[in-house]
Amino acid sequence: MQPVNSMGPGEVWGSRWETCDNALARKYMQTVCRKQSAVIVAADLRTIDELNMLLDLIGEYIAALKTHVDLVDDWTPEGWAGLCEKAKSLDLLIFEDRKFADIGKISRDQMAGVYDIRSWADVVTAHGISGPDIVDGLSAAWEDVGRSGGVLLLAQMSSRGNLLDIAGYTDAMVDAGVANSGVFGFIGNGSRPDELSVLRSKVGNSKLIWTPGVNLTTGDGEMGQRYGHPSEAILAGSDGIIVGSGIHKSNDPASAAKAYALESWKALLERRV
Ligand code: 5BU
Repeated sequence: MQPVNSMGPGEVWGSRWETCDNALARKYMQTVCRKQSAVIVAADLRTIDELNMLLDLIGEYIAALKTHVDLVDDWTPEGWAGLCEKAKSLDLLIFEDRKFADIGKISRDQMAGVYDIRSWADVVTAHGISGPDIVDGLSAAWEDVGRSGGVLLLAQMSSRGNLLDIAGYTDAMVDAGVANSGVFGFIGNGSRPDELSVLRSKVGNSKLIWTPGVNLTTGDGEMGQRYGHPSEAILAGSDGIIVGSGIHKSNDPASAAKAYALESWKALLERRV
């Protein structure tokens, strides 16, 4: 049998690799193969030092860095630029989970502003509630600074009682998103594999699905968060597990990140056949 570390993206991702139309998503799939990890860390820490320390500990075990730039207490442009440099040197896509939701023009402007998200984020999240032009607005913002990026549309959420499954909303979102090359993929609910399988069948193979609500300890989390198991999420159709407290609240973040990476990689290889 071929050693796993010589496996190319076509072998690991199968038809997802063949049909994916988004350059960044293809880059992500290659990174996953190189690092043998489909873990996106949700680095919900309040200082730049803590963020840097976390990346130093776990960078080799993860494929992307997810941020909430507006929860950092001591944010400065220089401090943030240093963190982004570190992420790039660790071969990580940078994903700002901003959940844009306004009309296209304002979303474009919000990509600028104090945080200048368009200049450092490769991927951002957006709700589709305002209509499909939000994707064009966000893509235009990247073009404004000579970059390109990808939008992750929220098709599902992991929190209890969320309203995204009401009245055909998810279906409409998926129909519009699948046809749009600016769409990197969709957010699915990692805590409910059955719902995720349904989402995957609607999405097809041309787009990625990334899933929050994942933890090795399953069940209810704080304030309405819900957790499912990483392997189950991947076997149900997730292409990237978003893990926050499971890693950054661990006493040993490096070992935790390594454990999530192993689960994700094993499940990806199992899913392939
Ligand atoms: P946790 O500590 O693993 O629960 O962190 C989850 C992260 O994923 C956190 O940054 C949330 O903002 C993010 N998230 C989520 O939990 N659920 C969702 O539906 C979406 C994002 Br979209």
